[in-house]
Amino acid sequence: MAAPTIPAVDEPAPRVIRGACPHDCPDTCATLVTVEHGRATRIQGDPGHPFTQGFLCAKVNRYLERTYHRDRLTTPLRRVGPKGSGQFERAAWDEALDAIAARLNAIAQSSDGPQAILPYSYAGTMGLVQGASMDRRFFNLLGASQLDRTICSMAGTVGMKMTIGANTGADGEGLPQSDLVLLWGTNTLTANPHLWPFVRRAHENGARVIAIDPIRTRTADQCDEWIGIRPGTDAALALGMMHVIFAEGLQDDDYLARYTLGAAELRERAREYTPARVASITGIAEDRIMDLARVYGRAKAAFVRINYGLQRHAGGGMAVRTIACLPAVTGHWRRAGGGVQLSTSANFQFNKKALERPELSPPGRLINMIRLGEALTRSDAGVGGPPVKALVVYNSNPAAVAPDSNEVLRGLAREDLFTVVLEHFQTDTADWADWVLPATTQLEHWDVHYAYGHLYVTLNRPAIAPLGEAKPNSEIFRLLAARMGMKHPALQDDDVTIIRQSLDSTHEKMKGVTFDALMANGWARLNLPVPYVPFAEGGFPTPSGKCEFVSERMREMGLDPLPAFTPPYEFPENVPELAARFPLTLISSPRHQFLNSTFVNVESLRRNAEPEVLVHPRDAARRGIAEGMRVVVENDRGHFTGVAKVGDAVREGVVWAPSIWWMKLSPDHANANATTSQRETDMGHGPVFYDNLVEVSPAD
Ligand SMILES: Nc1nc2c(c(=O)[nH]1)N[C@H]1C(S)=C(S)[C@@H](COP(=O)(O)OP(=O)(O)OC[C@H]3O[C@@H](n4cnc5c(=O)[nH]c(N)nc54)[C@H](O)[C@@H]3O)O[C@H]1N2
Ligand SMILES: Nc1nc2c(c(=O)[nH]1)N[C@H]1C(S)=C(S)[C@@H](COP(=O)(O)OP(=O)(O)OC[C@H]3O[C@@H](n4cnc5c(=O)[nH]c(N)nc54)[C@H](O)[C@@H]3O)O[C@H]1N2
Ligand SMILES: [Mo]
Repeated sequence: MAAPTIPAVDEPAPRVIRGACPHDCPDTCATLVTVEHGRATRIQGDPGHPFTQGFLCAKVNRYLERTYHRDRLTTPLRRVGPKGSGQFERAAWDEALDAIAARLNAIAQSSDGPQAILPYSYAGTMGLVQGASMDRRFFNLLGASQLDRTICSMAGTVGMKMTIGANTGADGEGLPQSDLVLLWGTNTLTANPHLWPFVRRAHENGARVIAIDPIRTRTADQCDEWIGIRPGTDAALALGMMHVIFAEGLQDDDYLARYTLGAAELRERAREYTPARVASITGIAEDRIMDLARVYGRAKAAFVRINYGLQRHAGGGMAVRTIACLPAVTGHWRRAGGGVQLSTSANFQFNKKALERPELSPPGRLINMIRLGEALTRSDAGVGGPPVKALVVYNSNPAAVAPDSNEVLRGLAREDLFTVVLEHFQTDTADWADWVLPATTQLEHWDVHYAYGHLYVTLNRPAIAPLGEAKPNSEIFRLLAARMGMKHPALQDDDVTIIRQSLDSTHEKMKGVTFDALMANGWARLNLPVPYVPFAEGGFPTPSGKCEFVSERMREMGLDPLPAFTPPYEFPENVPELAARFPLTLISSPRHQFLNSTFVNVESLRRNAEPEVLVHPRDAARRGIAEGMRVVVENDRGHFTGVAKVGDAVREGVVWAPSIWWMKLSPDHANANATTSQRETDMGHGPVFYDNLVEVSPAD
């Protein structure tokens, strides 16, 4: 099991090392990294990989620029100035580890106990080794509070589980066989670009491609049609489509009878959603709703790509659930290219228990990561128990990405909070740390990856030596555990051992996905046909084995057991007083060149740009806003500024602030999350980033 060495500095010939893109994106590309004299000189997409197809995105094409950036953290840093001042001095690893171990032990042994320690991580890397193994073991054994990792996908994940049984769906490689493609609440060209060649092939084969999005994104611009729906109203649209489909007999009665639960009740429910009513909720003209329903109903294999942007509203779970009913109504699941896809992730059956060792953790409390502001500012962390006294952040930049950032910052500013941040760069969060520890990038460590947009496992081999004194997260937690006197053998496994443990699975779908296969080829498809057509003959992993239009589990959760339209918290007609002051809905979805808040500090991607706010011409005129003017976006939670762009690529009543900016690289040191709330979605306790009323006005 000797791990092959990385190319040495004195190795004369260039060598190509296979890797995986680590970023939070459905595409999880297989990469080829060229190394010359110990330095990475080129990164490219693996041309042999069926989904990567040899190209990388705008961001990861710059991965070497990011890796060798002059601002990379290369030594531990100790805070020397006041909290948040960004004043640090270099320290040796021994000093840093000793100080952190002593403080964490002191908190764990105090009357507050280990529950006063909170890990905070998300998907800075999606790798299982650097994101969900040694770290989890460490905090489990320590008995720290558990973090509920809800910030992205939980509403939709639960919505899918309640309906089709798991967060799985149609295979993108079936797309060329589709006769209709709905890109519904997803900016494919930005957020999932490797799906695009498949969409294009469907189009070449005659499929109509329709984008449903309040913003005419670069993706919508490339589609045959753009339907500019009001934010948070998608469930109503889907029910309106079902209304027409049932009324006109376009449903697949055989599929409904064999493979679904509650078809009669769904039909009754859909009857309530007349095109006229749906038009008034969604802001889409009646005839377009009818047309969409008919096109969908008459198609044989429509591919509905939804993504997580859609579910960042109060009713996000219900929206996903309702859309997920469509292919069972029309029987599109029968055919390759038909169905719905939010994620493919539930197909991956890594040995999660072996990776994370949940049994090592005593029962404790769960803290929702989207309520970090509350957790850091309440004496019982908002959930009962001790206050949070130590925060250990890795793979995340909560100061910039968590909602209601003003409350998050009040928490991070607490003098009695001990904050440790493992990072590549001095982020907005790292500025508040007591200790900053330099972490390796994907070029410098081992990892193994699942994906949420395709069906391949990818191995990442280190291509270069760690920069400076950077260390992998896994190694940092191993070292910290040793300093703290934690002797459990699970805290000593090396990274390659962890990869092997992750693959130790008896699941059919993982058959053939072995360490040796990954070492030989870099990636391996799950043991599934191409394309995978999961529900052609039912077999839904729900309690009933059917697609559940009626869900008893949802009834037990106190939710409507049938699909329904759940309005946003900040739906203007339901909150007239708030809407009078803050009439515009702010969507702060990703900017094309950024990956959440990653890459914002890469100059070639930021290109001296400033945060922008896109405003519809009529909304701009009413406020005296002209193109290029500096504007303030605000509500009762906070404000940020940007440069106005005026154009009809947003629907009236909606503004778009492409995100997620580093606060310190923004003109007034604030980004869109100054205005977002810590409220939770109907299912899964997820965030409601785009359920957010604001006003926009000229800056002075
Ligand atoms: N370049 C780039 N790629 C990324 C990311 C990134 O930051 N940058 N982030 C990654 C991550 S973490 C994720 S979760 C995925 C997200 O992937 P997507 O969901 O595709 O991305 P978003 O841009 O968040 O949202 C997509 C679209 O949803 C629209 N939208 C917002 N509200 C509604 C609504 O109520 N209804 C409808 N129909 N549409 C709505 C927005 O206008 C936006 O254009 O992308 C991943 N890929
Ligand atoms: N307003 C608004 N807010 C949002 C969203 C939005 O659309 N609008 N999107 C939300 C979504 S979908 C998501 S997923 C979250 C994302 O939130 P995060 O998961 O916090 O994502 P990033 O902002 O990319 O921050 C990841 C950090 O991890 C670091 N990192 C990467 N690899 C490693 C590593 O190997 N080791 C260590 N120690 N650090 C590493 C990177 O340098 C980076 O600073 O943001 C959410 N916040
Ligand atoms: Mo996300």
